[in-house]
Amino acid sequence: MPNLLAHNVNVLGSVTTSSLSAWRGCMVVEKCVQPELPIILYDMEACPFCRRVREAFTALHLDVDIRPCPKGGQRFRAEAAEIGGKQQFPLLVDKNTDTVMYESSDIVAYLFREYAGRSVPKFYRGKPWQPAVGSVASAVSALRGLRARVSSQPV
Ligand SMILES: N[C@@H](CCC(=O)N[C@@H](CS)C(=O)NCC(=O)O)C(=O)O
Repeated sequence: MPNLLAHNVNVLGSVTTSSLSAWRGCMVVEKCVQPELPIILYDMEACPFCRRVREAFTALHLDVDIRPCPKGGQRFRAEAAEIGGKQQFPLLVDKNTDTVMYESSDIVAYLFREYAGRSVPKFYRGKPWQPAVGSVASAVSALRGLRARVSSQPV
């Protein structure tokens, strides 16, 4: 029973998070041809800027290799800093075009330009209030994915 309650609270939190994000990333806007090499995104789950980029990937129906970089994470953080020069997320690496890029707005614009040949649709353009609302959205999801937690490796 406690598990069922926890599950329902999680679902409610998730629905609230999606509602605060205006349900962006639910629908495909443009179906692109997949690039030859997978695009890599160094990402923090609870970061509102990273969320914008993930929404764009979904809207473009683009495959992406997401490399989680939570605070305290030891798996990909050093790799990201080595490639980009600092630990800031999102960080996009696209070997198809030799692109290494920070800044969520630049990344979203790049993805739509490079893979859909168009500007960013109005719905996916950055709004001044998005970081604040996005932070609330992450808080509603209990900031899951912000910090690394001990896990066991799959066998
Ligand atoms: N202006 C940047 C802001 C990115 C940003 O502030 N990211 C934060 C996470 S929300 C970050 O990388 N913090 C460093 C860290 O957590 O180690 C963008 O739009 O991409």
